[in-house]
Amino acid sequence: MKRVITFGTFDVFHLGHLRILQRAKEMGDYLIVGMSTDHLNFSKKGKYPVYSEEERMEIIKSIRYVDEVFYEESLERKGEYLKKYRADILVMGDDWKGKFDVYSSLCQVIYLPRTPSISTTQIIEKIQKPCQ
Ligand code: C2G
Repeated sequence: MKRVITFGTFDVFHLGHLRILQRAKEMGDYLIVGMSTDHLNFSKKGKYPVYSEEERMEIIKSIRYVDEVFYEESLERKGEYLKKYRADILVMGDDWKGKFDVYSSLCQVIYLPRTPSISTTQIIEKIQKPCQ
């Protein structure tokens, strides 16, 4: 049985998020998601997500491709999480290409192409300026 792990914030959940989870699950049998806490998101991006970590957790848990979700509290703890959850494969979108290669001693590291033309930032901008 192959255990796949992926990480992300998954704020304002959209098709790009759904598709990476679907493709990650297809790489193995059991999908674990490390979901960034509000605090980690603030430290990564200088802002809090639109949806709280409790809301994001509830959404991700309900996705049929996802078997388990935990809070990712720090980027530096990735190695620890990979061991704790006994990951065979780490899957990330290719916006992170190369960034997690250091973990290839612990598991296989795969970057999948992002779904084009969709992002949380774009959705937020569209809501703010619907006519443009
Ligand atoms: N994604 C995608 N296509 C999009 C948008 C996002 O495939 N159009 C993927 C990203 O590549 C990522 C996942 O969806 O693999 C989650 O994206 P984000 O929520 O933006 O994740 P991020 O905040 O970059 O957090 O430890 C790593 C980080 O926690 C990743």
